Amino acid sequence: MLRGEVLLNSTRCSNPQCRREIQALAFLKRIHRESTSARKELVIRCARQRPQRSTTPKPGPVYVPSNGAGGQSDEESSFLESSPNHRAGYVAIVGKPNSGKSTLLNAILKQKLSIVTSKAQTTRHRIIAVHSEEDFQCIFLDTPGVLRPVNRPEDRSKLDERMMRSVKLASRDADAMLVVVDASDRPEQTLAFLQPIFDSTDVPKAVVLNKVDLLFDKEVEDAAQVFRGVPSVETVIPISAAKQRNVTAVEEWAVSHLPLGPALYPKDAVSEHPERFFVAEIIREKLFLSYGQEVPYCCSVQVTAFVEHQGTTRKDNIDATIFVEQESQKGIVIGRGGSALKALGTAARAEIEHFLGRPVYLGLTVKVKQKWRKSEEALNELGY
Ligand SMILES: Nc1nc2c(ncn2[C@@H]2O[C@H](COP(=O)(O)OP(=O)(O)OP(=O)(O)O)[C@@H](O)[C@H]2O)c(=O)[nH]1
Ligand SMILES: [Mg+2]
Repeated sequence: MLRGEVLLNSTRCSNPQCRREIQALAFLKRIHRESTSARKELVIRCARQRPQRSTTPKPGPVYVPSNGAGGQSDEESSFLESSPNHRAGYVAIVGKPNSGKSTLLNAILKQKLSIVTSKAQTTRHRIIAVHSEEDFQCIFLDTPGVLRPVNRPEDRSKLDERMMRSVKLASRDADAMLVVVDASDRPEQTLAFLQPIFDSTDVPKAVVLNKVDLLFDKEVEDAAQVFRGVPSVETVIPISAAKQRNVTAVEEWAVSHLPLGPALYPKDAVSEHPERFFVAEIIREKLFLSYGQEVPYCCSVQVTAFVEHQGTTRKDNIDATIFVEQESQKGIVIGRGGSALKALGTAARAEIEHFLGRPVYLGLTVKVKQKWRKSEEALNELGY
């Protein structure tokens, strides 16, 4: 057996050759105690091969190496061993929708884990991404964009409420916080909007002034000055996540704020979410990219079957259902003669294969789940 799955609600890796125990179990459980979706499938994939320190982008999303050739033995494999100077902890990435939080996460990881689109409110879950080097383990929590407060609670869907709750949880559990700001927005307005976050906790905060590639230096400096004036902001780091500019400075700031301690996850884990979570996210990203303004927001994706055929020449079988809220939306997603759904499937399959590093069959079905965004029960079922 070349790969192992570590379930958080047990204390041992299910790989029979792997006798490593999970430390800090209680802490990890606390992080997830209010996350229904995470509770359902708390899986850490651990592989034997430790990723090499690299300054160049990895060729594809190396989530779980598919074979252990050249890897270390389980005994050598890094999990909980660490030097007294080892740092480990949680860093929340928060900010307004569309500010570039997920792009920043992917830039730090040097692989695409979190989906990115030009539409606001792309991220709906708290995405847990584990970034490890020999001397640290930084667990980033990418979050949904912070929404404007509403006067009447009925103006906000249950989905919005859950998204905002995941921002709150991430902020509460973090050792440090990266507040990502779109530098091309008016800084005073952004500051007013984000003030509750700056005031919310005494967790150390850095403002990451993103998208500086769109501005002149003088404009960047003026914006930075506004955020330097906030008492709870420790530093302002101008970057371009999309162009990989100054991203290392963000990583260094985050790592310097982690507490001393052993790794909380296997060193070669990339995320705690199972592969099927990322498969659903990739399909959702393609929905955002393929359809007009409203449709993607009415869609939720659930992977209903995931059959692996490892060690054979057969492709993996993945079935997923796209839930919409009304019959008319179903027609739009499917398109004339199924053409729109076919194009969506082709785009999603290509990226899923890139992500998993193996070929797959992808079957897509579209179903109506009336007003799922407003129903607690439907949101539970859909993993929010
Ligand atoms: N020009 C430029 N665009 C960027 C940069 N970083 C991100 N973007 C773009 O900004 C858009 C939003 O990026 P995301 O990473 O999805 O933003 P987000 O904050 O995660 O958005 P939500 O998940 O909706 O809250 C995408 O079109 C990105 O390509 C940057 O440094 N420069
Ligand atoms: Mg995002």
